[in-house]
Amino acid sequence: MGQNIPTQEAEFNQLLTELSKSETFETIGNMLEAWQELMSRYRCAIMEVETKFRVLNEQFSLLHERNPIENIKTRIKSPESIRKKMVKKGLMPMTLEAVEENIKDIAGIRVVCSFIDDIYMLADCLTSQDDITLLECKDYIKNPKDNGYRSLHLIVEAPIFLQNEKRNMKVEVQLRTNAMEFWATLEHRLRYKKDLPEDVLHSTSDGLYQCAKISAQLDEHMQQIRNAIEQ
Ligand code: 0O2
Repeated sequence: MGQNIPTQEAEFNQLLTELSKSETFETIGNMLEAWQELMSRYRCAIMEVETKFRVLNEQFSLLHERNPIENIKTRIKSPESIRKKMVKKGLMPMTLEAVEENIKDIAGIRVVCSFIDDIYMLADCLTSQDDITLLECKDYIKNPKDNGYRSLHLIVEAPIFLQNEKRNMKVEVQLRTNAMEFWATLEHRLRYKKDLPEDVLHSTSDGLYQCAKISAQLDEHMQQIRNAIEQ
């Protein structure tokens, strides 16, 4: 233990010396710039896809006098979260190309809908647009996760038009109802990716699962009520 400290200090000093060299400094600067450019492209892709949902919501409210979308949230995955996922997938060292190729949820959009039918209607409308390519679909509504988590996840590719080029960017779209959002937000806050002791995990799993079931029943009942009213 006592021997480790001078070694660490020496390694740290060596790293500092390396970082202070002008060519290293320049390389880091260039890498940072390329990273920022990539993240900016993801932000543009979010804007494109978010606008598509807002347009659909607007058109739907004109035609049917109601909005299928309650709210839209967007986020760019944090660098630390991207790094952790790359490590988990065994994709180190982390190059920009490997990040772009393998991490499909850097740009994330969450669309919260009023009813389950609206989720599938919006997913169909989005994926049938001729500039959108559907890469993956995980239906955790028809097949909920073991803990009860429900949502429809799509990975789509959407074009962004830059000054001199067009780039296709991957975007993860999560579509869920208010009830699914309520459950997932609380579960995320309480347990998701937390290193909780085994006994706490065990004693809370069933309660959360039961809540997920109640929320699924709530969605089903609300859908039936809407169907009855619309008929
Ligand atoms: P965060 O903190 O929300 O960003 P893959 O992308 O295929 O390699 P992944 O990422 O497990 O595998 O894909 P999946 O199953 O589609 O889940 C992606 C996202 O769904 C998660 O993002 C969460 O936002 C959400 N999610 C999935 N399972 C659960 C769950 O059990 N509870 C809650 N609350 N959310 C869930 P991140 O990046 O894991 O986390």
